[in-house]
Amino acid sequence: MHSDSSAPKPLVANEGIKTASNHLRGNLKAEFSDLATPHVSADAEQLIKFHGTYIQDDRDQRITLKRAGKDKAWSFMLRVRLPGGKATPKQWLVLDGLAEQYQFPSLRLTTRQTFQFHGVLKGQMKPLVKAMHTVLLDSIAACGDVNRNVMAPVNPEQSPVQELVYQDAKGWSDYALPKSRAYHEIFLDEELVAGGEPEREPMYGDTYLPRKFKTGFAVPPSNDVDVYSQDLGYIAVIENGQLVGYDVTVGGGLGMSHGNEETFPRVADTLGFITRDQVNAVGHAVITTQRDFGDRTNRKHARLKYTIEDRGIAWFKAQVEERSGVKFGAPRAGKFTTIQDQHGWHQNADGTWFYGLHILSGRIIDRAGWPMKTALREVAQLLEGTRGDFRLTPSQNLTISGVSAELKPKVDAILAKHGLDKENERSGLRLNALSCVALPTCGLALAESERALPEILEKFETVLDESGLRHDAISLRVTGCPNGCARPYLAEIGFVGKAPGKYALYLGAAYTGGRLNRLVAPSITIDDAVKLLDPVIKRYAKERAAGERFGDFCERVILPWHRRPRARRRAQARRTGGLSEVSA
Ligand code: SRM
Ligand code: SF4
Repeated sequence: MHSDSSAPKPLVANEGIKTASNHLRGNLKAEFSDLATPHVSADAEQLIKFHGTYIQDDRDQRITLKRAGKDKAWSFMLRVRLPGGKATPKQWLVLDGLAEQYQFPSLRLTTRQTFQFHGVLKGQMKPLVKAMHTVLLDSIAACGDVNRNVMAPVNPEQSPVQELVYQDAKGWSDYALPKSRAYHEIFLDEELVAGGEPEREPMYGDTYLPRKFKTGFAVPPSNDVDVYSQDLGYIAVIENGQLVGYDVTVGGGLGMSHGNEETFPRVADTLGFITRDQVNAVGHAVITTQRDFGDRTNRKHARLKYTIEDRGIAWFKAQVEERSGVKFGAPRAGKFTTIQDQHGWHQNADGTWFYGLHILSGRIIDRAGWPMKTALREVAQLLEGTRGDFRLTPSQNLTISGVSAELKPKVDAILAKHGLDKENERSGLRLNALSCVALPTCGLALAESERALPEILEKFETVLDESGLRHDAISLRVTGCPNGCARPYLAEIGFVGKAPGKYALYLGAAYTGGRLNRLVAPSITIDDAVKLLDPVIKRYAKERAAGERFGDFCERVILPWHRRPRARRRAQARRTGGLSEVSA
C-alpha cells in the first residue's frame, strides 16, 4: 500500500490545464484559426488529445531539417472514434479520399479497431473534421483522459448474441462520451450558447479522469479484444444460446517504462457476473471510483491498474457495488480458445457473407504490386448502397461484411485482380502478428516497429517452415517502446523497442491473453533473437504436449528459471480464479 504522507503531493500540470480549460475548450478555437504557426501551444497539446488528435513531427526529417537550421516538420495525427470498428462504404470512401491529401497518404487501422490519419497540416484539421462530420464520424474522446474507443465483436451478424453484445458496447460508448460541446465549437463552428443551463459532466466531473481509460467487450471463445488488457472488460456469458449477462473485469493495462519497476503491465481482475441492464451502471461506478481515487499527482501511476494494485481488489469491488447498487455474482463466462481473426470467406447467421482480410500492421496504402488502398476503394464502391460494410478488427485487420451471395464473386474478383486473395497462404505467425506505428510519426518510439515487422516475420517464418510449424498460430507482437500499443506483453513472442535496432525480448504469454509474458533478453537485435529462439521453436515442434501452445510450452519448459520483476510478480499474484481458466 502507498502510505498517506501528511503533505499532499502537488497535482500534475495536466490537472491544472484541464481545470482551466472550461470543459476542454482552452484557447483551441483561436489556436486552430492561427495558421501562422504549424503547431499549437504546450497546454493546447494536452487538450487536443481529448478531441482525438496529437501533434507530431516527421522524425525521418529531423536531422536534415536541424542541419539546415529549419523547424521540425510538424503535423497532426487524428484518430477516429469508431465503437466496435464498424464503418459504412460511404464512410470508407470519404476517409479514403481524405487520406490522399496528407503528408502520409494512408489509412492506418489501429489495435483498438479504428482509423488514424497521419501528417495532417494544421490548416487541414478543420476541413478534415468537417468532412468526417458529413458521414457522421468524429474523433471525440479518441484520445485523452476519458473512456476511449470501445472495442467489441467484429461481426455482430454472426449470431444474435454478437449483435446484442455490439449494441451493449455501443450503448456504453455513447453513455461514456464527454458531454462538452467543445469539439463542435472548435472544429465545426458551433456557437457557444450564452446564458442557459451551465454545461455539466455528470460522470467525469470538471477535470475528467486522471489518465486514459479503455473498455472492451469479448465474446468467448474469442478473446480478440484482449479483454484482460482493458481498464474495464465485459465478457459475454452465453447460456443455452442466450446472452444472459457479462463477467466484469477491471484493472488491465500494459504501459510501463524500461527500468522503472513501479510501472508494469497488469492483467485484469474479474469482479463477477452482472446482467445486461447493469452494464452502464457498473461502468459508471468503475469510472467514478477511478475519478475520485486515481492518482492525479503522477501520470506514470495514474491508470486504474495502479489504483486497484494499491488499494486492493476487494476495496475496489465494494466501491463499485456501493456506487452502482449492483451485487456481483460468481463469474460464469466460458473459456477463451483463440484471439485470431477469421480470415477468408465465412457466412453470417443472416445469410450474408464476410471476408476477413489480413492487413500487415493495419497500414492501408498502395505499394508497388500491392495496391491495397485502391482495391478497398473499389470494394467500397461496389458495396455502397447495399447491406455490406467494413469492420476493423483488434488485430489491425479488416473484415468486409454483410456481402450478399450475388456480390460475393464481385468482391472476389476485385481482391484477385489486385492480388489480395491470399489469405490461405499466410503463415500462422503472420496472421497473429501486430506492430505499433512507431517511427517516423510516434514521438515516443525508441526503435522501429511497423517498418521492422516485415523483416522480423520473414526471419521467423524461415525457422517455422524448417520446423513444420508454418500454419501454427503463434502470437508475435512488436512495439517501438515499452508503452505497449500493440499489446506486446500478451504475446507469446514480444519485442519491445529499447534503442535503434535493439529490443527487449519477452516470451511465454498465454496465447488466449490471460497470462503476461516474461523478459528473457533486455536488449537484443532481431538477428540474435532469431538465433536464440531457433532451438526453442525446434524443441517446441518436437516436444510439445498435444494441443500445447507455444507460449505455454515456453512457460512450462523454457522459462521456469526466469524471474518476473517484483512488481509484475505482485500483479500476477492478484489474478482471480476466473483468469486461470483462460490461461491454461
Ligand atoms: Fe498507444 C501513446 C499509438 C493502442 C498504450 N499510442 C501513444 C501515441 C499517441 C504516442 C504519444 O503519446 O505521443 C501513439 C501514436 C503513434 C502514431 O504515430 O500513430 C500511440 N496506441 C497507438 C496505436 C495507433 C498503435 C497501433 O499501431 O495501432 C493504437 C491506437 C488505439 C486506438 O485506436 O485508440 C494504440 N496504446 C494502445 C494500446 C493497446 C490497446 O489499448 O489495446 C496500449 C496498451 C494498453 C494500455 O493502454 O495499457 C497503448 N499508448 C499507450 C501508452 C502507455 C499508457 C500507459 O498506461 O502507460 C502511451 C503513452 C502515454 O499514454 O503516456 C501511448
Ligand atoms: Fe509509439 Fe511506443 Fe506506442 Fe509504439 S508502443 S506507437 S513506439 S508509444
